[in-house]
Amino acid sequence: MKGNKNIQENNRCDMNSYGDHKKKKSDVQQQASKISKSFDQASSEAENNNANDDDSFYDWNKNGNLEKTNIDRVKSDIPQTRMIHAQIENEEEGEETKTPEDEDKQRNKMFQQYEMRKEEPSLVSEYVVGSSPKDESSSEQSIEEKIKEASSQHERNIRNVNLEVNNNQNLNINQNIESSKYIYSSEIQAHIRMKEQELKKTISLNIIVIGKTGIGKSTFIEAFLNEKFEKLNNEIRPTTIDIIEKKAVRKENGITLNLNMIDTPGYDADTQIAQWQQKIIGYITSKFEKFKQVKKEQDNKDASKQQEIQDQRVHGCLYFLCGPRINKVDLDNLKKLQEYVSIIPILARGDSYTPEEVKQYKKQLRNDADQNKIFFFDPQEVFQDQPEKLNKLLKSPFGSVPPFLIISSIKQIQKSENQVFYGREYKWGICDIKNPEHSDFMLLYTSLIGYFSTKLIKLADVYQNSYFNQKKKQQKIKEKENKIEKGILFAGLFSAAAAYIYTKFQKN
Ligand SMILES: Nc1nc2c(ncn2[C@@H]2O[C@H](COP(=O)(O)OP(=O)(O)OP(=O)(O)O)[C@@H](O)[C@H]2O)c(=O)[nH]1
Ligand SMILES: [Mg+2]
Repeated sequence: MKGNKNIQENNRCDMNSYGDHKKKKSDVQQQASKISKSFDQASSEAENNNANDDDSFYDWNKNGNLEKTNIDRVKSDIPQTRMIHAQIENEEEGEETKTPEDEDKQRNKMFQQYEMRKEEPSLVSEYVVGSSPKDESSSEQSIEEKIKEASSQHERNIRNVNLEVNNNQNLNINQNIESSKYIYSSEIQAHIRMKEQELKKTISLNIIVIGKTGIGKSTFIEAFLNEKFEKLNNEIRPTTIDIIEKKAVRKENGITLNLNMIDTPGYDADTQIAQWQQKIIGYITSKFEKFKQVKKEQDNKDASKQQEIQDQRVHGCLYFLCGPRINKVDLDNLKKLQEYVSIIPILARGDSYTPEEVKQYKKQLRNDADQNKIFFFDPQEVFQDQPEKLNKLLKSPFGSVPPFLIISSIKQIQKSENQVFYGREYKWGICDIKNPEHSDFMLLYTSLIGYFSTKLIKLADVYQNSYFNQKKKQQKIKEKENKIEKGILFAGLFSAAAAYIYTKFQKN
């Protein structure tokens, strides 16, 4: 009971800060247009304002179930309970009220357990490559054996794949960045290599991030791109008022991935949704137009003079949703967007929910989409011939993905001199947003840049073709309408002239 109360209080806090954020957005927009004040100033002015969250939820029938695979893991299978939820669960089991000292002790204990777990490289890589810690085939293996097996597999992959990587020096800005512990398991590296060979070019992956205001899009992008957990000055973020591209290059062992995350302004109750949709869709289609034009120019050149085209089309959309259901505006947005881009749903602000709520909401979001004929990107397409791989690689302790459960933060938490991460602190614990036991953040990362990337890029061709076919059809319809209009005009003129001649003739 007390646990639930804590969560509700947390949610209330959350909604207040979300309300503040919405208010800040309108204040900032007004002030920006009137007196061009800086965003920081404007946000601080708006800091004490409150506004209500006025989401309306969509009405639906409670039948049908989209979940095709059941890869939920029972709680007992999880080697260490998630720290972020540990306190809540204890409290739900009726533990005594704790003093601040007790809470500190518990927090430190949880931190120690977590740190110990982080030190075990094989366990981290198990999560990244998706094999269960209780996987039957590997349960007998020692940690050393697992590492040995992973590195020999890695070497085999490297030997098998002969890469031609285009080392574009201009893009090579992050060359010296040490990659995070969670990033680039051997399997993912090999996967990207194979993708590069398949595509015969450096991978460009452009992902647009969409959702209502204050849901955490910009924070997510910063955390997603910043592998070094750098201290950022803008922990209190201004609202986003335009579409902004944020780029990073992932480069490891000669592999180049140009990652472009596209931040967008969120919508709120005051937004003209039609205009907002037009802006987002206009951005996506302008990239199709540009790509087509550049490709045409290249095709007209001699083969020897042709250059590789940098693909700037939007390959995927991370659509940020919150539980428990998809609201009307999001449903409408999703219906329109799915005509232009592959959509991967995100259950955002994951720290607002209990583990049970997370699983339930994920299911509900999928059902709502299904009922409303919204088709999310389906990972089964990636692993068509190997369904067992899908279950193995996309395993989350928080129920099937997508939707991916995401907690975002750019608050740097310094545990020791060498240990730093982006996280959120609560009175019951600390959350490391990239810890696979706290959210699906890293599972999303590895899925996006690894498993899903080629499929997303290929699907962009399908969406592009469909866009141009649709455009052609509309042009034809317009031409027909023009012809009919001209015909009517001509017929009108003709009958007017005939009537005139007839009356003249009658008079004479
Ligand atoms: N509790 C919690 N707060 C979050 C989370 N993600 C972001 N926030 C906070 O929510 C506030 C708004 O975050 P932003 O990233 O600016 O939200 P946004 O979606 O970009 O908002 P707009 O730019 O207005 O569309 C900030 O104070 C963040 O620190 C999260 O996962 N959990
Ligand atoms: Mg933003």
